[in-house]
Amino acid sequence: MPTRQLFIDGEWREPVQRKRIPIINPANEQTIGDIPAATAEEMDIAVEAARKAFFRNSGKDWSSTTGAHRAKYLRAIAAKIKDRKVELVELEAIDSGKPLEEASLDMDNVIGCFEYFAGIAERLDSEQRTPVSLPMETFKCHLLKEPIGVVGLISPWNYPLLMAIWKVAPALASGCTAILKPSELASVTCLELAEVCMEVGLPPGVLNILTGLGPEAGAPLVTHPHVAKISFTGSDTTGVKIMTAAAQLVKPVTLELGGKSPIVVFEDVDLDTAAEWTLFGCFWTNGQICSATSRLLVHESIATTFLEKLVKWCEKIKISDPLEEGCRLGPIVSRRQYEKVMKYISTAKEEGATILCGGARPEHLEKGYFVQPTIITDVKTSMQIWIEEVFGPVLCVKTFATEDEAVELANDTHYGLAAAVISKDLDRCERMAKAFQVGAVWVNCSQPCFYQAPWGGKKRSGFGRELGERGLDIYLNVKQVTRYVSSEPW
Ligand code: TXE
Repeated sequence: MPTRQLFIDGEWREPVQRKRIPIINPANEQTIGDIPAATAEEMDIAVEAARKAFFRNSGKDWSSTTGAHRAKYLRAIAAKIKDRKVELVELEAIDSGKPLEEASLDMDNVIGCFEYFAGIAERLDSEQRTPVSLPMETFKCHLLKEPIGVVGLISPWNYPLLMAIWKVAPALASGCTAILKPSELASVTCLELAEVCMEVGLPPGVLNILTGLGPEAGAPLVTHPHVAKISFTGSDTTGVKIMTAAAQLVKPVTLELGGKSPIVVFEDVDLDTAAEWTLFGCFWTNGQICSATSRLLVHESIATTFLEKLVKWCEKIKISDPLEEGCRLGPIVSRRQYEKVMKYISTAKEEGATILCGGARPEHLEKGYFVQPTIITDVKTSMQIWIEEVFGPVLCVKTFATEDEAVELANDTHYGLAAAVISKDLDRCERMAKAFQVGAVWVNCSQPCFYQAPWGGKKRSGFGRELGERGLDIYLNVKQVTRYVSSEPW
């Protein structure tokens, strides 16, 4: 693992207190390096650097450059990441525990996301002055879209670089300058992004990357008076803390929090295809996805056959070090997260559910935070396993008899991020898509996510939309300019 420092104002800076956080390889529990731990002191310096880079002085500030100018940097970053893809994929797999193949797809998305927002930045130039028609000819009005200011971007560990880029790319495209605070559990590739920014000559202060713990580094970013907005992806518990702190300063926030998403499988499906999407939808990224479809609702007439198939396929899933070829399920990111997943499984048992398969560490692996793919049946809606986000390869199952019952069960959650439906009847799928109380619906699939389409949730899964054209709006202030144009006195 490369040894890096904090990336502030275009250069590496050692944290004042020289504190560092160990990097632990979740596949073998060995310490393989460390990352710097920022505190409020370094946040202050970074915010000042971002402010300098944002505000108008020499006319070269980031906020008043053209979108086309900013796009050049975004494309250059994408190109550099493409050059270093093999190395970055490996670092991501070791640091986070995700299989190489998945880390490789993430990196493609990182590259694509930078390129996509470069295109949007270019278009922004022509949308700079939008006229508004008014009912009085004595006035003329137009809108200006302006970057909101210095933004704080706090990202999680399940897609360490990708989730950061979902925020960094639109923020920089809009003309904002930013402080990125990645998760202390997987920050390595975000620090490599700093190296890439240096290589492409991104102006100092435009993007600052400060690793560290949530309360020590993330919290001071949220409460900093010169940070205009916070975009956060993580747990609902931390999301509530961030929203509460930001409210004291009337600071806007975008929150993408967890989920407990359903996948509804009707009786008319092709069982193999439905089984594939069900397992993929829950076990991808080792089950650590906010939108994991971790509640299976299956029509009672096919439940027995369908579950038999799922169990048989689970036994064939290759669980190994993520660097091994053919690995489909790697370790959970950290010991704390591993213990949390195991506790959910044991509580489900204690509450009377049945562990149909999995539920333990794989016997062939002595070290590492591995959990077998687990399917839990005899689940009641009052059980913890039905209500709370596990964030591991754990699928809980209920059956239903009617479409209405399926809708009721699907929406029986305080989360509202995503939902999937599998059926050959497309009218029914359409009805379900409308009935789900979520921000994203998958029909005859689960999990595919494209940066061209807006992403975000409702209910306790948060609010605001990242990605797509709308992904830029959260970093823009729309200002109306109204002019009196008559030569007559008012
Ligand atoms: O999340 P946290 P954790 C869920 C998932 C998981 C649980 C806990 O259920 O089991 O969260 O994971 C920063 N002020 N998700 O503990 O704490 C922190 O440093 C400012 C769902 O890792 O939310 C990290 O950068 N920042 C999720 C980020 O918040 C603070 C993905 C996320 O950490 C902070 C990850 C504070 N007071 C976990 N405290 C998803 N929606 O995809 C922490 N942080």
